Amino acid sequence: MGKVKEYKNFIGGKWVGAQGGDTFENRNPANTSELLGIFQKSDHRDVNNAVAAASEAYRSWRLYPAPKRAEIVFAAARRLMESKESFARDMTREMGKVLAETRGDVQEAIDMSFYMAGEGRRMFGQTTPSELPNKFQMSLRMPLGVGAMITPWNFPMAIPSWKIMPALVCGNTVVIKPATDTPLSAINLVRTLDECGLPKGVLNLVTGTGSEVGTPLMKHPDVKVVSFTGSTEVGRSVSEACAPQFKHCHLEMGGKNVIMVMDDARIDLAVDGALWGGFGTTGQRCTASSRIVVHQKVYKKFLNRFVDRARQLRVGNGLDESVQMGPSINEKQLETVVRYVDIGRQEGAKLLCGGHRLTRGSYRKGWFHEPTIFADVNRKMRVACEEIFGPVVSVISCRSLEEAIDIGNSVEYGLSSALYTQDVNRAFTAMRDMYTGIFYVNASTIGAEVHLPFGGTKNTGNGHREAGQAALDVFSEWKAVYVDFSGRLQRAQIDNN
Ligand code: UN1
Repeated sequence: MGKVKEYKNFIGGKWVGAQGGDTFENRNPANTSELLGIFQKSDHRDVNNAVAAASEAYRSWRLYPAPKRAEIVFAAARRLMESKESFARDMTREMGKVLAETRGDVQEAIDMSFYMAGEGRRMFGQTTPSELPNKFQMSLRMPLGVGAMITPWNFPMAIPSWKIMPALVCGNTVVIKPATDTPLSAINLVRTLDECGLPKGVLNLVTGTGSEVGTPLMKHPDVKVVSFTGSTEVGRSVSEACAPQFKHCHLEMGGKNVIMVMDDARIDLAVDGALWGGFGTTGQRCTASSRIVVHQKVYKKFLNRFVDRARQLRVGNGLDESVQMGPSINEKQLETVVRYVDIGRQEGAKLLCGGHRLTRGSYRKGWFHEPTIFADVNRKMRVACEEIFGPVVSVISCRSLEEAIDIGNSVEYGLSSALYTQDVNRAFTAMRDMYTGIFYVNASTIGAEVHLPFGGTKNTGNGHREAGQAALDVFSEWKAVYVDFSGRLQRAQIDNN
């Protein structure tokens, strides 16, 4: 093996080492003997330098015309298209998900970049008539300043792009701290933007841990907006850190998403959706279908087919095109999976498939677990309520659509939900009554597209959305502008009566 590459932080347009001189390793979760690279273990000093560079760059970037800012983002989208295959391969090696999915992840970054590039010539505000004569009024978006982005490992390029692209087009500058498990994909994205001519300091990247980099970054007084995707537990501390300064704070957190299968559903279609939503990305999506609520009339039929198909899933190294499910991201995540399988057993859920770590042969060096299905799950069991973030699906039986909706809404999260039915009335009823940020009919709970708002209710989010137009609301602030050209004092609410 050749010399392992060392990757640097990106601050003020330069690739630089961490001030403290410490580094950390990035290993392949499918084969931990494979070292992808050495990355900077940064601390508050590197954060301060990055925020200082971003603050300085903001002075001119905010005045750079939005269509010009967007042209850089557009160029990056095209360049990402050219690099798609190599970036997908890097991502599979550092994150573990299969190639088809990492290609999808890069594609999601491409889609977001093209979409936000278009916003450079839109970013519409409102013009409205005034209640007074000879007075003009409108609203326009203004940037906020330096944005801090803290991103997870499950969508190592897509999620950074969801945050970086709208932030840049709106005129903000950025400091991103990517997940320690997947820094390479974020570096690939940042490098691409740099190569497309982003002025220095506009986008900065600092790698390292949450406590040493994430915390000082979100608490930094010159950071004006924080966008975080990760666990609900950490999200709460982000929210608290932002509160004293009333920083804009966007949180995208956990999920316990449900697929509801009615007695009139096309069962094979529902099984396809449950397999894809439950075991795609090894269950490590915040949109994963970790609960399947099935009408009792088709419960057995669904379960038999679902278990049968899950048993056939090929688990392995995602670089092998025939593999359908990769490993968990790391040892700790795998331990969580194992713990929940134990919890499910103890709670009396019926283990129908999987339930074990895979440790033999080629699995020996990775964090692999069998696709696992629990049946006859009671809605109150922990496996039916808590986010596991692994290949574990709980199947619950129900007697009606109303009961399915009730079960679906009974958890503390509210990201995504899905209904399989042929009945338009049932579809619209569930569409109205599911209290989730995303809802699907006859499709799984995963697979959101970039031009609609993405996010959830309850403990999934804090009222904001990313992607689509909604992302602009996170990264800009409204200014209402009134121009009085009457040449005299006109008092609103008083002189117009
Ligand atoms: C996530 O799991 O954090 O809808 C994001 C989906 C993907 C994004 C998932 N487009 O499943």
